[in-house]
Amino acid sequence: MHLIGSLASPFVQRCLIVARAKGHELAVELPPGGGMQSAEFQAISPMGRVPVLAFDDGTYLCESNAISAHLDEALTGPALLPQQPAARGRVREIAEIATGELAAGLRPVLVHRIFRMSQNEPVVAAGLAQADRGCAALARLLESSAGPYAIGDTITFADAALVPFATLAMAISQDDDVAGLLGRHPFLLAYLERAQADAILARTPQEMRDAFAAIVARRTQAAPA
Ligand SMILES: N[C@@H](CCC(=O)N[C@@H](CS)C(=O)NCC(=O)O)C(=O)O
Repeated sequence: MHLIGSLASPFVQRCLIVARAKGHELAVELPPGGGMQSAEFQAISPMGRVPVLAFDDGTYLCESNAISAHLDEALTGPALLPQQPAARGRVREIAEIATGELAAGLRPVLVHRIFRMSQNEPVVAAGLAQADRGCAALARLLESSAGPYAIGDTITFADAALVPFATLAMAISQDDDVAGLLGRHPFLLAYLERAQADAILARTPQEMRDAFAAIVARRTQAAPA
């Protein structure tokens, strides 16, 4: 079993954190056929996105949420959800806001400003507003967390979602609006800083930074002067 994607992808990192927290290391391979546009990759990824979990029997599973849940259920090792229903609910709530609001809101900044695939400032502004609301909600939910983890004493799905997307925000904070977002919601970087105390969570920012820098450098070289 291995993941298809890139170490730069926060969605791939979300799945890696889950596997690693359970004591398993998953290899990450690039999309087959030379990239995400290839017919081979499009045939295995219904949305044409990474991550894809490739099973040894030749079948595939897409979507980081589904992959994370599958890894938690199928692999041996500590559960990524706490025992108590109230804490389980909180973990799911945080993970949902981290992906559905913060990540979704940052996406247009990446597409239109960082990678400059096209220009659409109204979409970017709407994304930033969504990310801002997500951060405000997350700040409230993490108010009482002081240790390395969002909830409790171990890695949960909440950390698996928060660490990669907080790292993404930091990685693209050369954008003034993203820097402003992080400035208005200092809890996010404070949480990321605390998370470094966990050896598994600490790997994500390092791996993402290295892989992301390589992608940006390739795109900058490829861009017309
Ligand atoms: N809902 C998907 C989102 C995955 C996603 O957006 N992946 C990005 C890479 S970080 C991607 O494949 N982008 C290419 C595209 O959207 O065409 C998940 O949770 O797995």
